[in-house]
Amino acid sequence: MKSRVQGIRARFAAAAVTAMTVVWGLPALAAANLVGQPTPGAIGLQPGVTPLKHDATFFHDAILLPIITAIVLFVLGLLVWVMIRYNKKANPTPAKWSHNTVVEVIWTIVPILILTVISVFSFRLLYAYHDMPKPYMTVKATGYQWYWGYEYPDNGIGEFVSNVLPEDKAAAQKVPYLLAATEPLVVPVGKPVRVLVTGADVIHAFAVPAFGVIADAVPGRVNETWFTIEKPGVYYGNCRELCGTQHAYMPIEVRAVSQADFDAWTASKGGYKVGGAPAPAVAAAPAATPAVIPASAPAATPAAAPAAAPASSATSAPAAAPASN
Ligand SMILES: [Cu+2]
Repeated sequence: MKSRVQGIRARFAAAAVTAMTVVWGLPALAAANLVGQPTPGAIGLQPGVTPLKHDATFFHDAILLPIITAIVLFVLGLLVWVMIRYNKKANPTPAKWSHNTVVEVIWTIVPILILTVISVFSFRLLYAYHDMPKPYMTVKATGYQWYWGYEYPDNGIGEFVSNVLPEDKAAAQKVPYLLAATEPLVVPVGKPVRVLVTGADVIHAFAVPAFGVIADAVPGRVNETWFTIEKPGVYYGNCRELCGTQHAYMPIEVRAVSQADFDAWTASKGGYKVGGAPAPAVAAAPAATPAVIPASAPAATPAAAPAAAPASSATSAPAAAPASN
């Protein structure tokens, strides 16, 4: 039943999108839409690569756009009808009545019904955005004037800076200037990624159109969004909150790569695999630091005072646990 509903929904969405493309998007037919970045001359939303973006595109293309188009055509038709039928020449003696109960009831109830239909789909979409699956990993994006800082707490990678790629380098690498960054945000494909977003100075916003996500980066607050990318690729976004003179120069470049490539990238950044354990290849270096700190720190303080107290067995346990981890 569910698959049948989805099938109908998919066909309906495809038909609506085709109709809307014919109406609005003729220029876009000239060239295939680029993925992960804007297409010159295109009209409509960027192709999506996450479930959320597909839902948002369905809501826009199959629900909102047809309703808006129908209302515009209906109002245009009324205006044309009034101008032709009731102008001074065609209708020299106008009627004097000013109330019509039937018409007033209709123009109250029909908009309520339209808004109810929209709200059902709207709340479903809103719920989908809040209904984050258990994330595979978390990245933290901090907005600065005027660049992004990315941090991978699950991989032990401290914050690094991502600036706009200078114009000459972008031209040399054949990547879009003002979208390409010096350091991309690298994430594995097919895994739910939670993004914690905050600002360090003024309000910025983290937005990637192909993922259908936007989150305000507010100083002193941590906002949350998420995405599961369906196919590997490079996806661009920008800061979406006017944050100062260089606002247009703080792009977001996300690289969705395979799990193996992601693990290789985290290793190249001095980090480890998701799960907290340092990668076996580099186990010696990161293991030494955690082993020393938890073992000596908690052990030293309680050992002096409550050595004789019954707590001694309890204090020895946490000291051993992080060391063996
Ligand atoms: Cu900004």
